[in-house]
Formats: sequence, structure tokens, C-alpha cells
Amino acid sequence: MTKRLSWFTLLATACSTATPPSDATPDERAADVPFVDSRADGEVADRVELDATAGEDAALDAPAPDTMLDAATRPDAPINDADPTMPRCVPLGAPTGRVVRVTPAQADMLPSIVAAATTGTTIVLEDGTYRSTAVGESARRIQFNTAGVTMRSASNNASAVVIDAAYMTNEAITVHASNVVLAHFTVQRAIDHPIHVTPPAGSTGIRSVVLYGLRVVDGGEQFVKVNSNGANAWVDDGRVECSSFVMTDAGRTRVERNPGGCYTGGIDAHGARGWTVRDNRFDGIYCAGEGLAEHAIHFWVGSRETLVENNIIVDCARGIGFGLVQSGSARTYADNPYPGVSFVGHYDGIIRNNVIAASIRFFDTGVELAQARGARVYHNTVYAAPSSTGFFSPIDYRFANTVVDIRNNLVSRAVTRRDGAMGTVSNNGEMAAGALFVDPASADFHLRSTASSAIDRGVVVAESGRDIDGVAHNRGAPDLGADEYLP
Ligand SMILES: [Ca+2]
Ligand SMILES: [Ca+2]
Ligand SMILES: [Ca+2]
Repeated sequence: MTKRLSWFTLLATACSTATPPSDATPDERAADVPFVDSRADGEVADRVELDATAGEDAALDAPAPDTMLDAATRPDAPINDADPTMPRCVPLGAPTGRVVRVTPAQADMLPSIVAAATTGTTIVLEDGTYRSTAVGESARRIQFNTAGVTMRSASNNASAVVIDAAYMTNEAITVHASNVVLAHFTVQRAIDHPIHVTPPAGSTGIRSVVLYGLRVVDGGEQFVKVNSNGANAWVDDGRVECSSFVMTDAGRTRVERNPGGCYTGGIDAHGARGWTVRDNRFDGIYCAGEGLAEHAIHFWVGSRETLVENNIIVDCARGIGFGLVQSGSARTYADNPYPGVSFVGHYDGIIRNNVIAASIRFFDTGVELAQARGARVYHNTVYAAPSSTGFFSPIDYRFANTVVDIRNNLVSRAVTRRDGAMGTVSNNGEMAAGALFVDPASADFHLRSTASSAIDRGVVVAESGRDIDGVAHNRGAPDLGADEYLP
């Protein structure tokens, strides 16, 4: 388990198909699901209605043992980063294997340096901007095809080490091997995905990819894409932690407009099992009236057992999604966890202690559960300021195969149920006013001492996790939302 600092309080202001390595423009749109919404006038309105064409059936792969990094054994110093939106987590420990140091002057060689790295190698990037002058996707793209290779900055300062695709590379970094670790650098301005994780052709699947302490900025499509190789091989047991995902105003102009007007999002994972998405921050992933962006964190197409916790999502179109569509193709599992259920968009999983907040017009939904079977949604705070005039729902559960448990959330509008979805929905604080929170405008959603409608109003649930300060919900009765109030 990664040891986490209470970075929330340290912020002065807070929130396909596989693409084979080639020169061909990677474009998984043909097999991906377009995020077309039904709006004609550019206003943020209701849900997307889609035909799912993505995904394939697949055999079950049992999750691998946890081989992740254990920062708890490491020095308890926060990441030194000038970017105030970077989560303040402890950096990775020092490399233990072979180390290859790289400077920005070697930017053109970085793809070949990565290609030559053997298992156990750590590629250490010195501070500076890495901008390739090479021509062609295959010469520019950084591809990880060997298991157990790490690439990270020397300084642990993501703001100081920038891999800039400069809108000349479709996919800046692709990962096609297990146990690859990317940490403590910025990757930005990819035409499509800044990072794309997918098994190679002929693989039975890859696992345990770690994205840690990254700044991912301005993806033209989803910032981190995780999907199959198109032949029943999937990506399991990954982690995205302590990272920042930012779309700038300049980046918003470069979003892929076809299909759907706003074909981007934060993390978009298809058929991914056993992932953890924790302690990240997402800012500004939306389009201004040109379509509905995908969620900041989206696991679907038969993803399973995802843990999404302690993330802060500010001014994004949609916060967290499990599932999306009513029917279609999706990963299936040999142990068939829900016999007789025809289509499952997401199996089980937990969404807890996240803060999702917005003041933009284009905020649509906080947590979206669509054909989500067995999901638990606890202790999330979802707040839309009055200026979020397009706001639809803080938590929406939808479609008949959805069975969810939604408790102890604190949200600024009523939870919505549609199309025959089922669930245990109780002990949620709905219609929560901004006055309950310390400073919503700065994304400080700690409870005020006067928040009597939230403090001690929850019910004890298993798997409630820890609040935004790392505190268990055990100070008296649990509080509603992502903060357990301490006097
Ligand atoms: Ca594209
Ligand atoms: Ca309490
Ligand atoms: Ca607290």
C-alpha cells in the first residue's frame, strides 16, 4: 500500500483496437465507442446514447500478486514540485537495478534507449524538455515492449522533466509489457493519447503497469488509454496514483472533434481488471459546448474490481464512470460472477472518498453507473456550484443490470435512478449547499464545524476507506462525504 500524505490540505488552492507500433496514424476510433451526445445546441444536456462496438470476449486471467511499489518504506518527504496541482505524495524509492541516465540533448534517442532497455533497467531523465526532432510516428513514439522497465525523472519533479509531443506524435508513450513503471515526469501535447497501454499482438495479457507522480497534460484524445489488443488480451492490475491530469485552454482547442465533438477524457480503460486509481487530481477535462467529454476516470467494457479513491476532480465534464452503455460487446470472465446477467459494463469495484466539484457550465455528472453490477459508492463529495448550469446529476445509476450500493455520499443534488437500475441508496446527504464546506471555490471540501447535516450522519459500511486527510470514518458516526470532520 502506498503511503499517502495529506496533500489535500497542503494545497493553497486546489482539484479499439491495439495501436501497433507503426507510422500509421493510430486511430482506434473505428473500434472504440464514440462519445456522441445527443445535444444539438451545444448545451450540456442528457446522457450520451451510443452503440457499443468495442471490446471482445475474453477468458479470465487471474490477477497477479501485488508487486507494486511500496512507498511506505521510503523517506517521508513529499514530491518537490512547483506545480500546486500536483498531489503531494512520497516519491518512489531510489532505483535498485541498472540505471541509464538521459539528458534532454538525447531526446531524439529516447525511443531507442527505451527499446534497448532490459528488464530491471531504470531510465532516469535529467531535468529539461524532451522534444524530438525526428520525423514519423515510429521514430518519435516512446514504446515500452520489455517487461520491468522503469522511466522516471532524476529530480522527482514532474514539472521539471517534460516529454513534449508537440502535437507531432499521435501517441507519446505506449506500453505493451508488464511491470512497466512511469513516474515523476510530464507528458504533454499528444495528438491522441499521451499514454496508451495495450497488450502486444499474440499476448495473453499484460499486468501491473504503474503510472505514478505523472503530470499528463493536453491529450487530444483520452490522456491514458487502456484497452485490449483486439484479440482477448487485456491489461490488469495497473495503478494510477499521485498524478495530475490537466487540460489547458490551449489544449482544449486541440481536442479530437470526431466523433462526438469532444473525444477526450482522463483515464479510459476497457476490460481492465483489478486497477487502482488513487490520489490523483484532474482539472479541466471538458469541451466548451462542443460535445460531452468522457469521464476523468472511466472503467467499462467489462472492467472489474476497480478501486477509485481519494481523487480530486475539478471542472471536468464527468467525474467517475463504471460502465456506459446498455448493451454491446464487453470482456467476459470464465468464473462468470453474475450468471444470467446478459451484459455487465463494470463488475464490482469501489468508488470512495473522492471529491468531484465544478463551477463550469459544462459539468454534467459526478459518478455514472451504467450496467454496473456490484459497485459500491461511499463517502464521495460531489458539488456543483450554481454556475454549473448544465449539471445533470451528482450520482446517476442506470439500466436494469445495475445493482449498486450508494451510501454516505454528500452531494449537491438528488441521486438519480433511471431505466430500471437497482440499488441500496441511503444515508446520502443530497442538496448539499456550499456553506457546508470550508472553501468550495478553492476545492477545499473539508466540512465546516457547522455542517451538522453531514457530521455523524452516515452509517458504518465495510470498505469505507480513508477520508481526504487519510483518516478513517470512525470519529463518532461516519460523516457524509469525503471528509471526516475533526474539531
Ligand atoms: Ca485522433
Ligand atoms: Ca464522524
Ligand atoms: Ca478529515
